[in-house]
Amino acid sequence: MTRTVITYGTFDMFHIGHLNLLRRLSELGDRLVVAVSTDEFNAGKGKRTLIPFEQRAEIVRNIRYVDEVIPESSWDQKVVDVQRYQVNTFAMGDDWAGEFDFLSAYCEVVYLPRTEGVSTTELKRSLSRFCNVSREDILRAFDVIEQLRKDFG
Ligand code: C2G
Repeated sequence: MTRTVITYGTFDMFHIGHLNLLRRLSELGDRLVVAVSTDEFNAGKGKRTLIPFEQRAEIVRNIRYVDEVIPESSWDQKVVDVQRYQVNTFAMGDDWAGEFDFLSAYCEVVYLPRTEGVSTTELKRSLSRFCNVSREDILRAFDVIEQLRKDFG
C-alpha cells in the first residue's frame, strides 16, 4: 500500500533547509506531495516572495524527492487535500509545531527539526548587504587589486 506524505510551504529562494526537509519527508513514505503557496496566499500570510509561484512550483516539482506539486491557496485546504490524496502523514518543519495537530484526526502529524542557520529571510538580508556595497568601495577595491598587480606582477 502506497504511503503518501504531504507538506506545505512557500519554498522561496529554494535553499538547503528546504532540500533537507523534502529529503527527510521522502523517507517517511513512498509518495511525497508538496503544496506550494501561491503568491496570493502568501500575500495573505503577509509574506512577499521574491520568486513567483510558477517558478517556485517548477523548482520543487523537479526535486528528485518530490512526486507531485499542488498549489496552496488557502489555510483551509489541508483536510480536503489529506482526504483527496489519501495522505498517511502530514509533515512540516518544527517552526510549525502544534499548529496543525487537528489533522491527527485524519492522518499522522509529524514536525521535523528545521535546518539551523539558513532561512529565506536571512538570505534576503545577506543579499541586500551584498548589494549595498558602495560604488566607492568597489572602485577602492579595484585600486588595491591594481596596486597589488603592480607590486607583485
Ligand atoms: N524549513 C526548514 N528549515 C529551514 C527553513 C525552512 O526545515 N531552515 C521548512 C519549514 O519548516 C517548512 C518548509 O521548510 O516546513 C517550507 O518553509 P517556508 O517556505 O518558509 O514555508 P512557510 O512560509 O512556513 O509556509 O500552510 C503552511 C505554510 O504554507 C508554510
